[in-house]
Amino acid sequence: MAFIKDGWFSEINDLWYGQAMSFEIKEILYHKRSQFQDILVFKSKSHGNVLVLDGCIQCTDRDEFTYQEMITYLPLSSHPCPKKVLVIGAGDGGVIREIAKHPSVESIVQCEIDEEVVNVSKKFLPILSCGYSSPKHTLHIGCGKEFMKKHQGEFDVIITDSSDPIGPAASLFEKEYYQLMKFALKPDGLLCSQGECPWLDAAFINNMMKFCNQLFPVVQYAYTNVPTYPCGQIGFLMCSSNPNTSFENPVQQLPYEQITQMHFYNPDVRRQCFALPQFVRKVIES
Ligand code: SPM
Repeated sequence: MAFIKDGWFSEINDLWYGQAMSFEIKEILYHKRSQFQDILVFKSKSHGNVLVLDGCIQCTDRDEFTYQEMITYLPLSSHPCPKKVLVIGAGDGGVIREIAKHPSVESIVQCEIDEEVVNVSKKFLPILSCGYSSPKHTLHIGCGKEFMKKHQGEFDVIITDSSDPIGPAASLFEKEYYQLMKFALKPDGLLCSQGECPWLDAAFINNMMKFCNQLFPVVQYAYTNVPTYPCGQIGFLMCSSNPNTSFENPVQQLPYEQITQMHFYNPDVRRQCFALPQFVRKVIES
């Protein structure tokens, strides 16, 4: 257990060199290596249950909603009537839980490479994995890229909820992957992907924005707060094949009752998440 010492877990990684988030552990619930990665779930003293893949924090019970709500409703509210949604990754199920609440969505197709993450989440992360019981949901275990090659022009929206660009998720940050998403989308479809952190990954984000601009007429970047991610922030890369899409201006408003049940997302937060600080703007626009 390389990241556990004296009852504390620390998220030590060269991707955020010299800094680390730590949690005091109450109980280790699961720790094994799957075919693809090291999977750790522990009960923390302060943040409920925590999922860690290859030493990187994926979610905690206490703040998971910020990420799941934003990566879901930023794209879904930008499409006039999303019916068929493809989710790549998201093994913990949190994104499925959120999409299942959307009134117009009829079908949620998920492709996750690591079945063990799904099984572990169903057992130890019920707050996240409850969406797996939605009748709208279908799960495929396998490589997202291979899946999309066989499903062209099918989806209104594609959401990529991946871990960081190391290990099994590395190829989900490459141009080839975005090309495959473009062809798996319907002609007016759009996508939203985990877009790393501007404080840590500026050059990486810049490179992604460049190749996305070669592929899609609309490319935008937004970010949200996730207190337990490095630097407390995570970005979203959004692309649309419809030149009329303007992600900061949603084409549909969620019902009032649904907004009141959210924990993070609301129309004001949505507007604000596209307001990029100057140093981020320079990265995006250069
Ligand atoms: N459903 C939640 C899964 C979370 N996926 C994103 C995890 C990213 C964690 N690391 C962020 C570090 C930014 N460089």
